[in-house]
Amino acid sequence: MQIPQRRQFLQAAAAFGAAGLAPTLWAAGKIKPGPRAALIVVDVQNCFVDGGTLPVKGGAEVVPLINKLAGSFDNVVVTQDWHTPGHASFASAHGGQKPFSSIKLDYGNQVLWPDHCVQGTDDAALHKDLNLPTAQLVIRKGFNKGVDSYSAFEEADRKTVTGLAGYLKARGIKTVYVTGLATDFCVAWTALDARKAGFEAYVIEDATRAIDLNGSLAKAWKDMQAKGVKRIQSADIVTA
Ligand code: VGL
Ligand code: ZN
Repeated sequence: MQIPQRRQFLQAAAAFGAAGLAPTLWAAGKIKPGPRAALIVVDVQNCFVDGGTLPVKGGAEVVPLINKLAGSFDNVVVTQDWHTPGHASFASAHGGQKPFSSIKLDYGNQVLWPDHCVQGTDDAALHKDLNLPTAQLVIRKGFNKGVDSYSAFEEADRKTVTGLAGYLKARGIKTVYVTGLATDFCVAWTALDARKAGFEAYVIEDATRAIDLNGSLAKAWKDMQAKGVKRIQSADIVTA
């Protein structure tokens, strides 16, 4: 462990450097998110757990971890996938197309999903055991019928913004820690767009679960690494 530890230290030193606003890195190797950090809890909804319309394997397992993590954050933001009936991301909206296939829409490639997370349904509700009394904002996305939005920042047309970047910036947030479902879609797109918008971004891996469609999980981690998204575990965060 000598060399990995040293390497970790050097990476940490490079990552945090002289940036006074970065989270404090304790000697024990733990991160204390400060007042300028936000936990983003992505799409922990009935649709994405067993019994839902687009279940992610092990999806409900993130709930206790996220509940605990939230205690370490001054700022907690929750997202909900929130589609219209007949949404463009639904295979059922495209005639004979099958769920989990892809088509080209005018804004680019779109994976087609089973009908899921329809506005106002119990399927679209937050998981009943998610306990986030301090959450400050619930941001809904994917509500424009013709455009999907994996990212909590920007829709799939890459033009329409959700307002989240403005909200976080207006409140002095510099760093986001992304958790939830699914690692390779809404979590990854949110973390990547956080970087694009100028935030430091971490994904807390064990507080996410993936869909992993045709290698999408490995690709997501590769893309995130390339853009400076940091991959950590919930044990790396100091408990409140
Ligand atoms: C998601 C597929 C379709 C997600 C949302 O939350 O990752 N994935 N809609
Ligand atoms: Zn969706």
